[in-house]
Amino acid sequence: MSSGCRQQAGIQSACPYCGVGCGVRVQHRYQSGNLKTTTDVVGDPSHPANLGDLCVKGAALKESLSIPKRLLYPRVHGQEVSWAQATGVIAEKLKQTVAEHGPDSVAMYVSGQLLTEDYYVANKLMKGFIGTANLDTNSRLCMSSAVAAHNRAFGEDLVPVHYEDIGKAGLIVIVGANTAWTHPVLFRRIQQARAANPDVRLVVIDPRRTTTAEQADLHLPVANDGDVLLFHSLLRHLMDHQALDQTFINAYCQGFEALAQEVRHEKYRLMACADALDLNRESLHTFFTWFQETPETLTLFCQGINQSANGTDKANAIINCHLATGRIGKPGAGPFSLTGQPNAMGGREVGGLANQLAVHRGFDADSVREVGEFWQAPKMATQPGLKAVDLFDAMYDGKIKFVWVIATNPVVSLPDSCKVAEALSRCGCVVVSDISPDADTAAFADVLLPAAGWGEKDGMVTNSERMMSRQRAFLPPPGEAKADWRAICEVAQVMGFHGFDFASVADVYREYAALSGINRDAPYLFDISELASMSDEDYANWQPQRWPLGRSSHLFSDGRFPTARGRANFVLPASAEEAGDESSEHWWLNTGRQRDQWHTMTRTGHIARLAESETEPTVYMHPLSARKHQLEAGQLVCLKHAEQTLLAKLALDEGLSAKQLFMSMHWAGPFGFASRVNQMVAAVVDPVSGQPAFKSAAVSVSAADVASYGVWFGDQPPPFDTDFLSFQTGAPVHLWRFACKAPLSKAHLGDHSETMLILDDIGTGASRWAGLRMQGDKLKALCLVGEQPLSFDPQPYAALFDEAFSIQAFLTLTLQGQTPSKLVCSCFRVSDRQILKTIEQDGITSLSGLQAQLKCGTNCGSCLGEVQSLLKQQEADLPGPTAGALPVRASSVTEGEQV
Ligand SMILES: Nc1nc2c(c(=O)[nH]1)N[C@H]1C(S)=C(S)[C@@H](COP(=O)(O)OP(=O)(O)OC[C@H]3O[C@@H](n4cnc5c(=O)[nH]c(N)nc54)[C@H](O)[C@@H]3O)O[C@H]1N2
Ligand SMILES: Nc1nc2c(c(=O)[nH]1)N[C@H]1C(S)=C(S)[C@@H](COP(=O)(O)OP(=O)(O)OC[C@H]3O[C@@H](n4cnc5c(=O)[nH]c(N)nc54)[C@H](O)[C@@H]3O)O[C@H]1N2
Ligand code: SF4
Ligand SMILES: [Mo]
Repeated sequence: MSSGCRQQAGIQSACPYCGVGCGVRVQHRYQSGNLKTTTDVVGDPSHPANLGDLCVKGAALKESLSIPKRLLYPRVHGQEVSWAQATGVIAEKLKQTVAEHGPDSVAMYVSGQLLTEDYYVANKLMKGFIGTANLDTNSRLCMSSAVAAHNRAFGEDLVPVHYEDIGKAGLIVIVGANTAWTHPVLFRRIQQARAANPDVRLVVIDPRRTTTAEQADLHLPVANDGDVLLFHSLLRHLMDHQALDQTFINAYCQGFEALAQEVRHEKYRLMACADALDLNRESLHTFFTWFQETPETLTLFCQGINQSANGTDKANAIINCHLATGRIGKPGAGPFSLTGQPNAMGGREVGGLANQLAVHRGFDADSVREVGEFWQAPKMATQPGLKAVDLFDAMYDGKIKFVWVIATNPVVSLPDSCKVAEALSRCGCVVVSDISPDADTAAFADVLLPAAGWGEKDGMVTNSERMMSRQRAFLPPPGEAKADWRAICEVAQVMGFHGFDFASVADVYREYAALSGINRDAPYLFDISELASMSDEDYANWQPQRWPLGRSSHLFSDGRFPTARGRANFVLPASAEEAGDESSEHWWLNTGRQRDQWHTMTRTGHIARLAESETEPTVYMHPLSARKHQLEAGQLVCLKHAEQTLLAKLALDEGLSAKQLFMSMHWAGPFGFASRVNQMVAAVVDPVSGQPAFKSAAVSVSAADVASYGVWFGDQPPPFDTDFLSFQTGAPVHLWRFACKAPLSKAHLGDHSETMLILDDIGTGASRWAGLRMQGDKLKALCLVGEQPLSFDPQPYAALFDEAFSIQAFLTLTLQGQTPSKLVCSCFRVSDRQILKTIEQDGITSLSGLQAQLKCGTNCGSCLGEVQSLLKQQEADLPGPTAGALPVRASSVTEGEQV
């Protein structure tokens, strides 16, 4: 502690982003003699999930607290009103709609980013008091296939793996997950385990060669949706090689014979499978052999499995292999569904999916009665409600007339997003609770409620390994922002319902814990009822604990499963889904995440250093495919699906197969404007889980019709119409990239300017010009326009705004021409160019050398994969034998191949 500075003991909380569930410590530092405080958010060394580590998003939590626009007061039809008024309007609308059209005409659509207590009161209100199960959650888009698979196999939604297992595994298989970017702290744990024991192997199964795949011992670039075939083929191999655990199968499982019969089919032979999935036979054999030989095998999976038209079958195909080898319920072994959002697991425990009632119970008569009695509920829902996609379809058809959306942005994140927007505009009353007025869905709200965000509210969350941790408030909510559970309870109370007069969030938690006691004498394992008597103090001081409480052994370690007969089920796929066909005329659009952004960007888009890794809506394509179609990196391309079109910048990625495209899901709102990827994604869902197939859109792609490309630096957006617009937060100025179908005339700039200086024919080629708006001797706005895509590095241009403007400096910049670099290390702002230069010019060829010189990867470590890839790339470019083995992989595109 420095002198003159008092440091408060850190407040423990949990990161609000991914399902790893890292612990953080928040430290307020007060300057003496001055009330000004600074807040630091650091990793909590005592939290079992992360032991002090944070990834790049976690490391930027402090900056996330200052989002530029917050919702501060409730609004009804755009007018600020008091909470009492807003609550009155919602209660009245709900009552009226239910009275006129019945309980199934109303719905809530909530989120895995809600805290357990928020979830609990929303669920109780809808399923016990309004009398409908039309309460679904964005976890439908995220975890529902895994939930359905767990229910089918185990009889309950249970994840039998602990993070410590990573340190005990001999083989780690990551399927359909880009863990290095999406669960980075867990991935670091995997890398540490491999560093500690070089015999530990990592296999990645993903159609893209991701950063995660780059770092694996073996990458299997499986064809789209080829996973069931692959895992059935693995099972066949294990059978053929007597590698099954027959004792386990006989003692603890059922349904094996039917599955065994299925996998005896010819198509599951290794060679047939490799050919069907376009995989290198040797690579596949290596994977099968490693799996066969390694009892301590963990299989981690996420959205490449869940978000598929056969996602539930995929997850069950993985679980089948673990059951058949008895690799479950044991240290270092098991199928491990990674949760996406911070409280995806908590929401599942509460019962936040429309096809669950509460506390892992469904809608059987006993459960409805027991939950109803506990809640003293006047009007229990007796059957499942509508799942997310069906719910918005019903709204589109006029059947849902009231919806309350909380902590999710469905206009961006649901498939067929234009239809979702239309559904919301047709809905009689839309209530939206959010922290940001910029969330796309907020534009559809009749009633907009300001929610308290992370750091401003208290509650519990459960992570991927069932560890329950506390989020704690350390800041007052701004304006009249309020915790979601309070807003929900107030509406319930105004409606005259009893049982919502909770004095505190701890009160809500105690009631929820007590409800789980109905599972005590039932086969269900979710029972935290001993927490029902927890004191306020215990709740305040809660330290992370995994449920079942007090149990250190794994779930299923006794071979008992909570099914009717106590045995685990082998599950045969409902339909023999074939892998996607890349020979069709359509391109296959795969979608997912970038390392440095969170979902629809409302919480991360404003952070300049996070904005630098993907600077505009971008679609990735293999370089040979681009060449074949006469497309070039940097130009705008037009994706088409049905009647919809989307413009995005083309970038090249050798990790993709010939007809595969990739685009991130993030671009939305005031960042991506019209370039929202889900306009391209049809609402195809898994028939069992209802989870959308976000990874398998079919689109066409062509060069966009662009006459002018441009960039506008300033503090306000460009003052003219554009056909493509995207925004990048920058310092000291922001920038908007744009494109216009008709040539942008200089008059467009002149019309709006106080003093707009036009410079013709600048930079490479005579087709570029610039407009500069001055204020005194300072630059106020700068516009660069060209007929071709502009290649520029934003940093030096932004620097021109810092000091008195020098036309000489500007001309030098534009005339020298630039290759834009890519930010690799967000913490220390180290670009690929700097890294390559250090390797080439300073001859530094080791990771530690680069770290010593540039500091890249020495803070959160999220970029270590990228730094290592640059090292490998540079090694491969050098003559002579290459030292580091490149990942084994069947090459997916070769020169001359027809694409
Ligand atoms: N940086 C960042 N991290 C996040 C989030 C974020 O927004 N940003 N969000 C969090 C949330 S909510 C979630 S759900 C998780 C998601 O975490 P992940 O599932 O790891 O991330 P995604 O990028 O959605 O997709 C994973 C991979 O599935 C692959 N895939 C596509 N089709 C197939 C297929 O048919 N088979 C196989 N085997 N793989 C396929 C894709 O190529 C992609 O690399 O991330 C969490 N973490
Ligand atoms: N194409 C494609 N689409 C996808 C996916 C994909 O891989 N590809 N992945 C899907 C998955 S897995 C997920 S999880 C979803 C995520 O999609 P969304 O849930 O729609 O994304 P977020 O941006 O996290 O939305 C959360 C909203 O809640 C607000 N918010 C933040 N904190 C609070 C709070 O405390 N209270 C309230 N009331 N509001 C708050 C935020 O400002 C934001 O508007 O996207 C899905 N959509
Ligand atoms: S891995 Fe990163 S985003 Fe996920 S919980 Fe940890 S710090 Fe947060
Ligand atoms: Mo998710």
